[in-house]
This record gives sequence, structure tokens and C-alpha cells, in this order.
Amino acid sequence: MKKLIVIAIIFVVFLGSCNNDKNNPVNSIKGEINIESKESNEETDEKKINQGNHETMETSESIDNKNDTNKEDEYVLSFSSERKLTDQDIYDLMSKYRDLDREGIDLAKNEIFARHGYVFKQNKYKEYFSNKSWYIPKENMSMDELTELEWYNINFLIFIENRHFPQSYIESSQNDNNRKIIKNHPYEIYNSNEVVYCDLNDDGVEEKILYEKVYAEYNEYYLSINDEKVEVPGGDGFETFAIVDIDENDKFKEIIVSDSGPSEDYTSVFYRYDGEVIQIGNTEGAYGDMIFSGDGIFVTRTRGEILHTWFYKDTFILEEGIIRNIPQELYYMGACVFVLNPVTLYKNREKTEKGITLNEGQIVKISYTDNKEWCLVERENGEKGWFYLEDNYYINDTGHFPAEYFYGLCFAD
Ligand SMILES: [Ca+2]
Ligand SMILES: [Ca+2]
Repeated sequence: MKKLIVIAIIFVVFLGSCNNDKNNPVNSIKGEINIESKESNEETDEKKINQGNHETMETSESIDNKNDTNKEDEYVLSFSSERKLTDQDIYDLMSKYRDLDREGIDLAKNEIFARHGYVFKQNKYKEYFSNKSWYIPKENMSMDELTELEWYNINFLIFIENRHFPQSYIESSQNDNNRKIIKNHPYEIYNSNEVVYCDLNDDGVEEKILYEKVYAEYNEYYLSINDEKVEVPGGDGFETFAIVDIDENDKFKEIIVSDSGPSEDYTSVFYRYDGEVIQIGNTEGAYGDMIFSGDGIFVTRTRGEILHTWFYKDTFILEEGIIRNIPQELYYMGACVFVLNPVTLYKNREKTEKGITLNEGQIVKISYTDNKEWCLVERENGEKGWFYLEDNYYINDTGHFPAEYFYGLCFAD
């Protein structure tokens, strides 16, 4: 059991590395768990531990006697010590308490500790649980009293907390990226349906540029440069376009027209003018997603091909008038997931040597992928292993979908 506590603490700490919010209640709870587990490790007297367990049994009996009638009202999750929590439980909880926030999930998690009489250090928990008729504080409560199932549920709730609420690692990492992009952008943005003058080919003569959105049954988009007009592909083009100098060492400036697509699958088309309008390439991502370094290389945001809905930084180069992709061996996915069922990984990207097994109730990070077949999973302690997707759907040779093993994958349109 002590080993399990250590494991649980490791995952709490690991999740911290996926979470940028320093004020997150998880961290304060992490502190509480650490303090208590330290005490329990020191408590080597078997007699004491047995006494502790006995007291817990008494406590749970008295809980049942007191609260048979209003169990649902007395708990956020009345069954969180009895069975594994599922995604559905969280959705039910969210529909039951419409104003359920991060705090609510945090309370659900602490409720598991409180059931064993955990004495909270922070006033907000002290006050909340002292108002529950079932809560009996127990000064010498040992973390060893928590069952494997309860640790599973605590980890699950920690994962939910970070996934569903605003300061989640997912959103904060995206915000960070956006901030960087805004700081670095050297492009200029212009409105559609307004004539713009800019020398695009460095011949000392400004081009007359017009990007038109024509609202008809189907939206139509046209780019006119001087006397030439081309139709721009797309279904939901931006109200603006950008002029950028991708490579400061050539004489051209480039025009980028971005489109938000049917479900925010942003795409961009690139044009150059050299006496005629030339489409030089297209990428995913809008110009606002891109970082230009001025040397012909730029980065955009591309949707990943495998496992779930995710995006990666995709590098392109403008060479000899054409934009082409620079493929990478591995792409950073960085998806923190909760393990629902044990899965054994491979030591390397060959289907021969099996390595570590991920156990249910763990939080791990799917860090890198070749974006074709293989994904690298990392544990907080640095242990790594690979799984592959069979026929693009199933994990390894199991015939089961990734969502059966990992909770937290995103399957958006
Ligand atoms: Ca010119
Ligand atoms: Ca240039």
C-alpha cells in the first residue's frame, strides 16, 4: 500500500508538470498528501496501522447509519469510495450542478480523504467538511487507509480538474503559444474589399491589391493584383489578409489569405506577384498561427493525423518560389492522459521487444509521435515506451480503441 501512495504522489507531481497554474488547488492538496504520507511512512508499528483500519471501519459504519436517507445531498460523489469513477459520472455531476466549477471537482476529490477523517489544513476544506454530518476528523488518520480504488479515483479527479477547467494545461499552453506568435509576427494585416498599395516585387512600383469577399449563395473570394484577378479557394475566408516577407533575402513579399473552414480547420493560401499572380503554396493554420523568422522558414499549426484531435508546429520553407513542408521524424503531441486499462508498451519502434506496462489509474503523457503509426508515452519518472496504431485505429495488437485505454484524448470534428 505504501508503494501505491508513493505512486499516487508521483502522479500528482507529474500532473503538476502538465499544469501551468501555480494557484491550482491540486498543488495545495499535493502538499497535504505529501505531509500525511510522510507521517504514515514513519508509522512502522503494525499495531497502530491495524487500529487505524479498525477505526476507519467504524467510521464508515457510522456514516452509513447517519446518512442513508440523504446520502446524495451530503456528498458531491457519494460512491467515490465504492466504484471506479467514469467520464459519465463527471457529465452527470456537471448536469446536476450547473454551476459546477473547478472547486466542485476539487471538493469531490477531497471528499475521499475526508471520508477517512483527514484533518484539513486549509480553512476552506475545514469549513466545508465540518458542515457534513458524516465527517469525523481523525488526527492520526493514515494515508494507508485509502484503498487502491480510492487512489484511482483521486487521480481521475485530478485529471478531470485539469482537463475541464479554465487554467488547464491544455488551454494555458495554447495561450502561451498565441502570445509568442503575436510578439513575433512581422506581417501586416489589411482589410478585404479595400484597395491596398504595396510593392510586392521590389521593382520600385507599388502594386494595386484588392482582396474581395463576394457574398452570394456561396461565398466567393478574389485576389486582384494590378490588372490580374484570381479566384481564391475557400469557404469561410477572413475579413482580412496579410502581407509578409517570408525571406528577406529575395525581392518578393508574399500575400496570405486565410480561411476558417467548416469547423475551424484553418487553412492559408500564399501568393506572390511577378508580373503575374502566382499561387506558391498552401498550409494549414491561419496567418495568426504562423511564426516567420525572415529566412524563408516559417512555422504554422497543423492538425495531427493520428490518435485524436491535436495540433503540432509544422515547419515550411520557401525555396525557388515554392513553399514546401519540412517533415520531422517525430512531432510533439504532449497529451496528458489517464490510463483506464493496463497496456504494455514496446521498448522501441519495432514490434518485437515489450517494455513497461502502464497501469490503470496512472496519469501519463503521450509526448511524441511519428504522426503515422507510433506514439511515445512518458511516465513522470522518465520511463518511456511506444505503442502503435493498427490500421490507424487499434492500440498495438489488442483490437481495442485508444479511448478504451486512455481517458483525455480529444475527438473533436
Ligand atoms: Ca512592384
Ligand atoms: Ca522577400
